[in-house]
Amino acid sequence: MVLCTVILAVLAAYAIAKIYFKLTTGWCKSQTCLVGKTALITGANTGIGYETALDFAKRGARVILACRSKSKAEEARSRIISETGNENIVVKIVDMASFDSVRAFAREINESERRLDILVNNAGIISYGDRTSKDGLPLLIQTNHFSGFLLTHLLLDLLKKSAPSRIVNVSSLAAAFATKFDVNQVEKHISNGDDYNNSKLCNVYFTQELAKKLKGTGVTVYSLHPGVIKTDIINTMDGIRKIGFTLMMNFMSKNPEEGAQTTIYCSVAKGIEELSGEHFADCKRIKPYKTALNEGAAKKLWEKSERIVKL
Ligand SMILES: NC(=O)c1ccc[n+]([C@@H]2O[C@H](COP(=O)([O-])OP(=O)(O)OC[C@H]3O[C@@H](n4cnc5c(N)ncnc54)[C@H](OP(=O)(O)O)[C@@H]3O)[C@@H](O)[C@H]2O)c1
Ligand SMILES: *[C@@H]1O[C@H](CO)[C@@H](O)[C@H](O)[C@H]1NC(C)=O
Ligand SMILES: *[C@@H]1O[C@H](CO)[C@@H](O)[C@H](O)[C@H]1NC(C)=O
Ligand SMILES: *[C@H]1O[C@H](CO)[C@@H](O)[C@H](O)[C@H]1NC(C)=O
Repeated sequence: MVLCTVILAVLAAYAIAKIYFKLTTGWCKSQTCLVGKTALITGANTGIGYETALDFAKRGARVILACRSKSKAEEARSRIISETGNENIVVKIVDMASFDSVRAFAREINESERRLDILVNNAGIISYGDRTSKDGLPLLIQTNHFSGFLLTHLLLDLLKKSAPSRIVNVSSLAAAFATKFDVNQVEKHISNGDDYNNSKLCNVYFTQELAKKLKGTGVTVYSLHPGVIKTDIINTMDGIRKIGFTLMMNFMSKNPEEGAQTTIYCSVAKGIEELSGEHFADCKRIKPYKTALNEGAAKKLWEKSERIVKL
């Protein structure tokens, strides 16, 4: 009897959570056509990045899948082509855990592409902050922040040349929990939870600062929280956090197509240019997180990032 009640309560909570998330999910209704435009998405072989690439392909764009695994990326490419009929889908290899790789990749794109209209910085991991990259930084902050910072810089000429163009940064609500963020310690590992939250706050700060610097160039930049989405990202977690997150994701999550909507919105919606530098969720601009209100930190992070990636 008690057991029955508990089971029913859990099922009811599950149903209510599902209905709530279905009702609050924002959908990008923009019909913007991307024929003649080029979009580049990092981490496009799976999850939110894949759904974003699929959507751009449906809109007729030339889509560059910037991934670290050739086989996974080729498979994603085949799926996109067979689903959309758009054959203008290109695989390029980049490892966001290596500055050399990012530089080589950017050089190739800058030399071979005539234009770049949309850059989506999407690739990210949620754990592994205790591992060190070959550049000597925690793998997590390098993958989630410094490499995107470097890549964005190296592609700015091409983006400016193609203006009006956009840079979209997939951040997270996790940035709101980065209450211990210290820009002086940003390249140090604290804990996986803190590192992830800090890295996502870096995405927001970078977006704010970049928007200021790009004023008047026709290149606009947005950061966003995609929602909670059940994707492969959970596989980069370990132990008890993974179990907790798996439960949370089953309860609260959007599917990857729903999770990609805000990224797509920021990339294609007309008339949001004056909101450059702002943060979005569910296809709407939202108030900045309390943690993201420190302009001094944004500026300092920028200068520090320039030194670390050796611009
Ligand atoms: N899922 C969520 O609930 C959630 C919530 C808030 C924010 N986000 C953000 O959304 C973004 C996408 O996440 P997702 O949930 O779609 O995760 P996902 O399914 O795990 O996709 C992440 C993508 O990033 C790629 N990647 C990871 N490390 C890389 C590296 N060193 N070099 C190149 N590519 C690399 C992965 O490639 P492989 O397939 O080769 O590993 C994969 O394509 C992330 O920035 C994440 O922080 C997600
Ligand atoms: C990109 O290529 C242009 C010439 O096509 C060159 O002027 C510019 O310096 C290059 N930018 C980078 C960052 O390599
Ligand atoms: C990081 O953010 C998540 C929300 O995404 C929160 O649950 C968690 O407590 C935060 N972790 C730390 C260590 O602050
Ligand atoms: C944007 O986000 C990506 C991935 O989430 C990150 O690697 C990059 O540093 C960020 N870049 C900017 C422009 O904030």
